[in-house]
Amino acid sequence: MKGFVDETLIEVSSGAGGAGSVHFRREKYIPRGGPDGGDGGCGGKVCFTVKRNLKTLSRLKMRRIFKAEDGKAGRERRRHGRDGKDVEIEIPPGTRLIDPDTGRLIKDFCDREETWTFLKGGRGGKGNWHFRSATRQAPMYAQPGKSNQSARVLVEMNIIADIGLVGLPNSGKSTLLSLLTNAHPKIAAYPFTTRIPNIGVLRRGEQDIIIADIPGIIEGAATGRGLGLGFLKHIKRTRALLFLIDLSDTGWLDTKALLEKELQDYQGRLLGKPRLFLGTKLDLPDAPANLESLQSRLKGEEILGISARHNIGIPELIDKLGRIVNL
Ligand SMILES: Nc1nc2c(ncn2[C@@H]2O[C@H](COP(=O)(O)OP(=O)(O)OP(=O)(O)O)[C@@H](O)[C@H]2O)c(=O)[nH]1
Ligand SMILES: [Mg+2]
Repeated sequence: MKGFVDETLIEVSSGAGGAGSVHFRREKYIPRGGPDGGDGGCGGKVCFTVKRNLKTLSRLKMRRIFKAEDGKAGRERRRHGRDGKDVEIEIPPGTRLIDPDTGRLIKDFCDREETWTFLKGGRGGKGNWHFRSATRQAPMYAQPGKSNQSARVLVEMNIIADIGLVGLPNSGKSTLLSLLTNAHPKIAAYPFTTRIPNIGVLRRGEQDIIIADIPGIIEGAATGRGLGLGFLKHIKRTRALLFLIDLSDTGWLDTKALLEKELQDYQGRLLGKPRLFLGTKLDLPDAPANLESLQSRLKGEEILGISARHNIGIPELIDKLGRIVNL
């Protein structure tokens, strides 16, 4: 399994070259001027540029057809036609381009920022000025521009979440994801509502923060209880984890130890990631008092109280997430 895969099919075409011009000089006292038709401009090319701040293909999906501009035709007095504008398609690191008809890999980009030309623009045609000779002083011929190229491309990438949400069933993970991001996970007042991981994108100005919501973890999950822990692989490569503790739940005090134990049993390295504790459902009775005791018990841990239902603590949380991702 590849994790979360984002893919989209796009159509791209470069620009055709502009035609060379057939033109003769016209001046007041020269009745039949020589040829002076200029060359056509080059068609624009299609290139892909890796941008490290992009995390998904969502921006590509808004526009599926990318066409570079054609070169303009040449003009009188040997003037060149203007070159067509290139199309530059911005993609996240780790993107692959695939031929949708054959499945062949066209290009595999790594993390380095680079620009790669996929389709060249058509060359502009030469104007009739080039074709004059002693025997042919008035060529009625100019080259046409070269035609353009087009292709369909499957663009594909594995999404790597920046932040993983970890918590017991019913702790409010999916509610938080749907508040922070564009995702619409299923939310309900029973455990294991989330059966497969969900992913959402939090747009924070120019920055995209990817958040992964996974099924709830219970005691013994590392040994296969509940939904097991197989889904934890989706948060292996995240930069940070948010531990959600339901402050209205009677077992809130033991939650931290339970979550840590299960993560430890799955892969100790998960506990070495930067993390932030969230006391959730702060709007419910007793929750504010429970938050205070949690804060005094877990000295040295950062604990933020939130209510996804009443938007309490959410702006601070978004700020913190931005900082964590920029570390
Ligand atoms: N009062 C209150 N209820 C909340 C809040 N956030 C979530 N809930 C409720 O808590 C219940 C569980 O929420 P979910 O978001 O589905 O919890 P989850 O952690 O994704 O649960 P699983 O997918 O089962 O692991 C739902 O009934 C939510 O409406 C909150 O801030 N305040
Ligand atoms: Mg859920």
